[in-house]
Amino acid sequence: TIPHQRIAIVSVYDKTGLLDLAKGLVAHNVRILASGGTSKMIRESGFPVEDISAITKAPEMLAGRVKTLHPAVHAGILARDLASDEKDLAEQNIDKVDYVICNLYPFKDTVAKVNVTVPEAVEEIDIGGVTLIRAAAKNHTRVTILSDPNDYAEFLKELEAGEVKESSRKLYALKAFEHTADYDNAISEFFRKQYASDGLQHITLRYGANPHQKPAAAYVREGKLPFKVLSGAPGYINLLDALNAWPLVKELKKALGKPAAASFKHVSPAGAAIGLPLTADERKVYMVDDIAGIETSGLAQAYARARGADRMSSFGDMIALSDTVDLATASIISKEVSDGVIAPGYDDDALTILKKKKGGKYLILQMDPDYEPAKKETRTVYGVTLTQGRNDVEISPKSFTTIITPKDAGALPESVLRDLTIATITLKYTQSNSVCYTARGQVVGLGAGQQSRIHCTRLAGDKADNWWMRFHPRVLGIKWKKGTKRPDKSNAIDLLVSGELPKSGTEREQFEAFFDDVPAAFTEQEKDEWMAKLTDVCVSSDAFFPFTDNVYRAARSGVKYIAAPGGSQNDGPVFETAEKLGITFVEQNTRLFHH
Ligand code: 93A
Repeated sequence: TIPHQRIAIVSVYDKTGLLDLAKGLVAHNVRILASGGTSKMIRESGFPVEDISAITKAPEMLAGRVKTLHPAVHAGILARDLASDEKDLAEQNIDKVDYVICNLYPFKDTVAKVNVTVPEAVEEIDIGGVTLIRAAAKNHTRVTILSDPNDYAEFLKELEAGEVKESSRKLYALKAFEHTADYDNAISEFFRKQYASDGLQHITLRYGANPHQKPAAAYVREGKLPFKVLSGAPGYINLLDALNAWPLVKELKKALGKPAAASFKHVSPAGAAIGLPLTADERKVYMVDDIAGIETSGLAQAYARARGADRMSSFGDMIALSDTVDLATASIISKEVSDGVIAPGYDDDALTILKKKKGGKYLILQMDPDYEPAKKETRTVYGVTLTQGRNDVEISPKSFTTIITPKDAGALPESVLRDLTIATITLKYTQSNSVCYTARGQVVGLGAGQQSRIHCTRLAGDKADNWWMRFHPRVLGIKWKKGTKRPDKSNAIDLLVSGELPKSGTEREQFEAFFDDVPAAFTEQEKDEWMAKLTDVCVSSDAFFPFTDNVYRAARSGVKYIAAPGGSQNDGPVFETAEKLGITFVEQNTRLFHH
């Protein structure tokens, strides 16, 4: 049989290196078939070349919309070395194609231009080229696909040496698939902005993490965004908060069967809680004693607790609520400085109140409660894509059955299982390292984002102490000057209970100006006596305790139960310290780092 003359189909928009390529192909007796512009350039340089129509017997049509789309081309590319394929080709008089050299219309450059119209963009959607590239890449066991002019030189070297190596064909095929995938992404991104930027699938954000980080957007690649913007314009950090806070409350509700709330700032909770009736003191400390209907609204109780845990940190929060927002909950929110709320629904009267907040700019998101995110998460950092399985481990009261110490412990009381569950689910959505203290169905202290675990334990412990000091009769009895604002009250109370009271100067004067009757600083003894009344606090940690210092610190804030993963070289001493201090230590076997 006559040896088959190798055939290359060449169709390139970017004609860089084209003539060197043609020269090399000709030198190796490869027959070149090229589309209009490509063929013209090769011919004008004096190299032998035929138009694609030599094999399709059809002219280029529709002003170039159909150049290479033809069975003579694609059967030639896609045919395998199989008798049945050879037979099909022979019947139609089609020759096998060995090399495809193609790069695509510059869709990205075109849509990057300001004010590009849809018809302009549409003309740059390459159909035939993508088909050439995909067909050749699909059949890379036999065909070589070059989609990048930078690969021509190496390809010609291999031809010179004999044939293109299998390993090279594989890498060229991979590159080709990436090229068409990237191309298709650019197209769908363009049309998403054109046709779905009504917030259904794509929303433009004001800016990214900072005002100079533009443009910014949120979108899903398929289907609809799982939330609707009912009012306001979300920012990038609002959405980071909302999309971490929502699953937290959803999981709390699922695990404990009660309405749940979270108050987020900078992508960590400031507080999280479930709805449990509030005592008179709690209503006072959480500044909700004037809220009508709070006795019967579990959701309002949950948010009062979440917001009340650490009022200073919650200033300007993003709120997540597990249930339809009622009037009582909206009434609390209306009094607080807050950036936005995400919830599965809103009662009409609640929505009316919230829509008036911040002069109508308050962010109100309605979440689809049935939404299930994909199992795989992807993000890019400094241009590198990172992927992982979503952290879909379920935490529930059943997660706390492996009691390490005391050895004779029976089952834990329900309130403890509840509080360990709240602490641990909260950590799942807190920037690591993290340690969480809970009591009475709510977070009372959270240490987030510290590189050292003991710093988390101390930070969270100090917050828990401050929370408890806010229940001291001296704080409850404060006589505020009329007109003192809620945030000023929270800040002044924090100075008082944290022992950071200014002693003199204008700072002191400013502090005193809030009161009719200036409260005295707490003495060490007063503080110790009050702290001694705090008991049955629970602690959870997102990873093991490497040293015993964490257990000692927790004990100073009334901690009686600790849940943490094991696995530290120091597990033995950590468990022994807990035992010595009368703390029940539960091994919770899942590490819960979150970033
Ligand atoms: O409009 S197309 O999608 N229709 C086609 O059949 C076709 N075949 C190749 N565009 C098509 N091409 C593209 O034409 C190639 O991807 C390449 O970018 C360009 C080369 O055209 P020319 O050789 O006429 O300069």
